[in-house]
Amino acid sequence: MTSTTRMLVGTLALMLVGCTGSALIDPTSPTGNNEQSPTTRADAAAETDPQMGDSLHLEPSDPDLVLHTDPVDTLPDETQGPGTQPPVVDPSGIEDGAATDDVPQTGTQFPTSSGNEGPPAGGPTSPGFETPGDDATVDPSPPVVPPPDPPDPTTDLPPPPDPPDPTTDPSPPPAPAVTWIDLPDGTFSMGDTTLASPVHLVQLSAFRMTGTEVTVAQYRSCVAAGVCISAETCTWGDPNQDDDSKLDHPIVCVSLAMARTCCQWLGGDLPTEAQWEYAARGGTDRAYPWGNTEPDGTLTNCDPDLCSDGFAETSPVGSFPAGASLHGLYDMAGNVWEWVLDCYDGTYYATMHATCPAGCLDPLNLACNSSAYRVLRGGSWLNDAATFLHAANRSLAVPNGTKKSVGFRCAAAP
Ligand SMILES: [Ca+2]
Ligand SMILES: [Ca+2]
Repeated sequence: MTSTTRMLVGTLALMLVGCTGSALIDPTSPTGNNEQSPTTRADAAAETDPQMGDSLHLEPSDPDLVLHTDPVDTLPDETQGPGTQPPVVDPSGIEDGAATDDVPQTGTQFPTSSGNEGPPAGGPTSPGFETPGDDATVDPSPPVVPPPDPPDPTTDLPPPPDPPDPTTDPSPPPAPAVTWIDLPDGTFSMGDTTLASPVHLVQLSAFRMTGTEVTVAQYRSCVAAGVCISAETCTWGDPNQDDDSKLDHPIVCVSLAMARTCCQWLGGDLPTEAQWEYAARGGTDRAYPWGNTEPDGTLTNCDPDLCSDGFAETSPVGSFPAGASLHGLYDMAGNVWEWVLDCYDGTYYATMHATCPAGCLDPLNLACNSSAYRVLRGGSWLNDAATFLHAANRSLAVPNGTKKSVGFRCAAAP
């Protein structure tokens, strides 16, 4: 080897060392290392994602209403005298209310989502990794396609629950049609000189009202729909409405809130006290829905001492067409007491009389706390005195009281 040849060999060796050394450093990485942690962002997301699907709780539509929280029902019921008598304890027996804490809770628990994952380990290769002079003999690196993300058990939701099986799941009872009766607007004299005084004028806008008390079948449909809660236990008395032979009887054993929930499901709410009395009297001053004759077994279902009606307890709604109101409402006297919206206030009539001599428009008294007495109307199958069935008579009950003689009907806008 000549000296010239040895110089050429040395120069080539130095060039190869320099090129190889520069190609081992990735200029795109500040640390010279392209590895990323794929779990960093996912872990952060898992820490910050809120838990979803907390159990939902049914609540009464009126936030002031309390379901079955009073330990004792102090409802005076049928022993309560007419008018503004103070409440007394029902001597027929008081049972503690059944708690409604077992209301089924709904809602779906979802697994915590961890959010988006970071890119997979091993990012794209560094560009420009070529040996000078090799472009004619060495193929460039093929494009690198990132592999698809593997399944992530923390973000994949479980499959939805199976739909109801119509061959094995019991079908809810069909909802019987609700008959609504239209009531025109008008002014009438509310109250009675001896039972509920003073008599005072009231003006009412047009409204409609269910022609009958809400039935067992209608209420069961509301329960089957997941809206209403069961009316199987009473704070007083055995409802005895749990057999299919009483589907057309009025539902009983319902609190004020339970009644309101059902009425709202049917498209209305409970009537106001003024609406109820206006409908019962047909806008006139008659004492009973049918007129002024005393109650008997052809007109209404009440206690056998007063009515020989053939029913020991409740009767199918609409069983006494001769006792219907002027507008065709059934059982506005007797069968079961009916909840109305108003708070019970013995001075309310006097206040209205003084405030609106020409008649307050659509009065509604909600000035009471959540456990204060509410008004009941119409009397029941337990009553043996005509005054209980008088259309102006006012009785009262604690709102969470559930009794075997108390039901409801609904009202709604026309
Ligand atoms: Ca009877
Ligand atoms: Ca009734």
